[in-house]
Amino acid sequence: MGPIRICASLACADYLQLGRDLALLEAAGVDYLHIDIMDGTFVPNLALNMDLMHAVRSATALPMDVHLMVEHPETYVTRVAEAGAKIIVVHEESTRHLQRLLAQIHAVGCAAGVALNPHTSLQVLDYVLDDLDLLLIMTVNPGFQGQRLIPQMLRKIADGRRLLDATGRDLGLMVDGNVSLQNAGDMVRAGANWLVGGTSSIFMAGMTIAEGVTRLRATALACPNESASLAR
Ligand code: S6P
Ligand code: MG
Repeated sequence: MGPIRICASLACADYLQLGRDLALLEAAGVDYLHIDIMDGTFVPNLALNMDLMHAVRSATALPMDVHLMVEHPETYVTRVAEAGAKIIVVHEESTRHLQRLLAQIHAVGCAAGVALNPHTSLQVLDYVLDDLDLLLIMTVNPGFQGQRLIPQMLRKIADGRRLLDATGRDLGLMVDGNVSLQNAGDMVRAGANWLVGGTSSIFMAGMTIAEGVTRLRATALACPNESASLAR
């Protein structure tokens, strides 16, 4: 398993104080800004976009991982790359041509990730593992912040980690959704190493961004990966 990466979900920042929050996230040492792009169709909500990414890029050097929750994701890849994405993550459920889409992402110079909704089996990845840099296991149904972890996703994380490790490549496993200070340890023990922090950690009410990032990272680093010993 690779190093722990802390990704701050920018949709959970204070929109009225976005410049301030970006500076605080950078000072707190987050590894990535997680950019949720929603189209109101693939998920019943709207979120960030490429114009915002351009603005963010002018304010910080932090790399951006982009989580596309949209229909027809292939129509966005080039513009998302031009807006500064380092990693583009697409939902398996959003395309009929996943392998082609992953190749398209690589062709624009980005790392490629696949996100799976909670109900989607890991088996859909069997023949695209060579095209993959990152697996995103949604630990809630995508579309909204502030939801509760779906408990059986811990077993899916462990299964996903075994699948990735079997490739012999150093592939990241990202978790997104209620990655709280309470749940993060279990997620890392199961095999996650890219943690998306939102309202239940980095942007938690009553805590500063610096405290949230420090506590999330400390929680993750204190937990050894135990995926090999987790029973199915
Ligand atoms: C929503 C989106 C996520 C959320 C994040 C919120 O589906 O993809 O990135 O912004 O999960 O975090 P939290 O701690 O409120 O669940
Ligand atoms: Mg997300």
